[in-house]
Formats: sequence, C-alpha cells, structure tokens
Amino acid sequence: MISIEVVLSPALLHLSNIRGANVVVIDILRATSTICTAIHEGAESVMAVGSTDSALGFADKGYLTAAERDGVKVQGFDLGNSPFECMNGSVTGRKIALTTTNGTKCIEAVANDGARHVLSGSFLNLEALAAWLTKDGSDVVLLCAGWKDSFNLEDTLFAGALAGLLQKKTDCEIDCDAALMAIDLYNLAKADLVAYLKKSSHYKRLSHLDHEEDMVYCLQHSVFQTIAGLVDGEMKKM
Ligand code: 3SL
Repeated sequence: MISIEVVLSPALLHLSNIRGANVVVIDILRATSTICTAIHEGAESVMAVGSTDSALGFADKGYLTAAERDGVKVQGFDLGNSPFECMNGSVTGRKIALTTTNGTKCIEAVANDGARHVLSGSFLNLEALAAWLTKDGSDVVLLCAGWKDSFNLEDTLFAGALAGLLQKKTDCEIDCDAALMAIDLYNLAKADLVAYLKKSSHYKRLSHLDHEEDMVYCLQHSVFQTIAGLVDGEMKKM
C-alpha cells in the first residue's frame, strides 16, 4: 500500500523521512511549472542551483542561466522564471542553470537524501504525474516549497489535487492530516483556481509584477504528458 504524505513547508521537512520515497517538489508559481515547461519544450536539463553566483558560473559550461528573486528576473541572466521564456525553441537542446527564491532550494534540499526519485510538480502534467507515481508504486512525499518557509495556498492546492488523484487511482493510505486538508482545500477551490487564488499573497505579489499571464498558464490542468525528474543531479525528461 502506497503512503502519501504532504509537507506543507520546507521548514517541516526534517519531520519526514524521504528515504526510498518519490518526492514531488511543488512550486506551482512558478519554478516547478517552469521546469516542467522547459523540459517539455525540449530543454536537455534544468539544474537547480542555490545562489545567483553559482548559477552564473554555469555560463562558461554552455548552460543558459536563469534567475529570479522575489518574483523579479535577476539582471545579467539569460532568463528569469517565466514559463513563456522557455517556449518557441528558446531552450530546445539547451541545459539551464536555474536559481529561484524557493523552488530550486527545495530541489537542492532533497536531491541527496536517499529519495527514490525527485520529480517536479505542476498542474500542467498532473494526470501524467499521477499515472507515473501509480505505476512506480513507491511511497510519495509531496513537498510544498511555500514562500520563505511559510505555507502557501497554491502549492497546497496542487498537493491536494495530486493526493486526491492518487487516492482514486491506487491502493493507498493517507495517514497525514496535511494531505487530508490539502485534498479538501483543492475540492473547495477546483472549480476556478484562478479566482480562488486571487486573494493569496503570491498571486498578489506576481500580479503587481505583471505576471498574471504566467499564473493563468501555470494553473492549467494536464496540458502535456512530460515528466521532469532528477537524473544525475539535473531535472530531465523521465
Ligand atoms: O520562489 C520560487 O521559486 C519562484 O517560483 C517564485 S516566482 O514565482 O518566480 O516569484
């Protein structure tokens, strides 16, 4: 029986054991949605990097460099953190070194801790991800990146969507109140996620920065099948 656990913030990760589990890192707005989009658009890989300095260092190795802090593209980088920057062939065949405020930190935090696989979560490939996890059959930990260690709504909603799908598709056990809460929250909001999230802190932050189009894009469900997961330390097509 698969166990499903939701970790509502990276600050709570120390309470969980991810050894042998499939860990889905969730930064819906926008890092893990952008990573999935980049891989779907044919990028060879996306490496999650902790600091802007180390991300810039990858330029010499032929990587595109990408950086965001507090929702804003960092000057001097090829890309920020918008999924639209990864479209129309701009990343096809390229390796990308990406650093973001929360999402890439979470990927780094679980990269070397004995997880079976570390996957990038997004609504964009929700059904495909649920099918992949079901087929693999290992325990699942859904890690919400949140915002600077605080809980956020959008990552929790995705955790609820995925946990709810897994609950329907698999013989699973949910003995985790965070997962049960996330499923209930998703059911409350799913009719119109954009409308529901308009009150949330990050939606407001990104709206002020004119990233509304990115958010509408990232909240679409199951528009492609591509799964991105860590292979040799970089997110690649699984
Ligand atoms: O925190 C992150 O990793 C980013 O996804 C935040 S933002 O959407 O680019 O502001």
